[in-house]
Amino acid sequence: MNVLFISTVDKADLWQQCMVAELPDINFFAWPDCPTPAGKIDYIIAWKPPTGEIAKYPNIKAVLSLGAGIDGITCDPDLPRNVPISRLVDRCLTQGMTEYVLYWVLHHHRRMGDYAEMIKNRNWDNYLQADTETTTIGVLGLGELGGDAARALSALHFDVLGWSRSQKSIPGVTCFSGPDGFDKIVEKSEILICLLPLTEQTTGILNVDTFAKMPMGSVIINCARGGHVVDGDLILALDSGRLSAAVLDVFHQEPPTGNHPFWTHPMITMTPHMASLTVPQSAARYMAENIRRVERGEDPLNLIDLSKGY
Ligand code: NDP
Ligand code: OXD
Repeated sequence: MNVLFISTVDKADLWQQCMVAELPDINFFAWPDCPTPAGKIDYIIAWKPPTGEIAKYPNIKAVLSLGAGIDGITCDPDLPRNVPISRLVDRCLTQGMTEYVLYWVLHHHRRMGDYAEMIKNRNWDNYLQADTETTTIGVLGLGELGGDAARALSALHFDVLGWSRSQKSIPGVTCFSGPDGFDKIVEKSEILICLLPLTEQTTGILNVDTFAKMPMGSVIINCARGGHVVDGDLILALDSGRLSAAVLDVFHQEPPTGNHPFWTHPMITMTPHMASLTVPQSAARYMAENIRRVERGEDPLNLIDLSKGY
């Protein structure tokens, strides 16, 4: 069985080791080095493959995404529509994202940035401490990642609101769905976390109208995709005081161009798309399980629905 790995960011050698440990009989090729004819490739494991690349392999049985988000695969206009695409759902990925969310929520909730500044200036004071139980945190997207983060925030006794396409019921989380639900969550959230997939419906969802509904001085944490944010609107919302801070892990272009205003904005904290990283040792087990399933004639786990876009 021939597996082609297409990614310029993940460590191909480590992936080869991990995949061969799971499936000793496979031939593993790291693109662009693929001595086997394209027609003989059975599976593609991919993160942001170049446009038109997947269509060159006419007999693949599935595309296995290296990430939870598949927008970097589905944005290819030449992507064959009949090939199953599975997205990554993995314990380490979920745990990593929840850690990132908790870290930044607690940072802002406890004003750690202000305290660091105070100490840097040799000052010694304190701010009024906010009541956790009355601090409202909104989570947009209640899937594998948003759901776990929302549960963890609720375990810390925050007032947690969540939003999804279909109505959910999560203990400790007040769940909303649909456009009315969106307004309710946005209007109350002092910290708003985006963990939505990037689709036609969610592109640009963090825009001037959304920010205008949020409480004065609220905080945005975007750890989903840069396309969720209208960059100029975010800068205006920060400059006007509507938002007091933004934590951004993802960007329209990664890295953003050298003169992008986000790099130097004092109220923006950037991280380099590391909110949660795929851990090859763990994710390879999942990829192998999906290959075994397809070989048995079953659907891979977490098949994406191209009509929904995620
Ligand atoms: P899931 O598919 O499990 O969850 C997506 C959630 O968003 C679901 O609750 C879904 O609703 C909801 N949703 C989708 N469309 C809409 C809509 N139009 N209106 C309201 N809710 C909607 O995805 P994951 O949780 O696994 O991942 C989320 C995203 O996180 C990924 O797509 C990826 O972009 C990003 N990500 C970022 C990483 C990083 O390091 N920065 C790492 C990993 C992922 P429903 O439940 O009803 O389907
Ligand atoms: C993902 C990501 O989608 O890393 O998994 O962004």
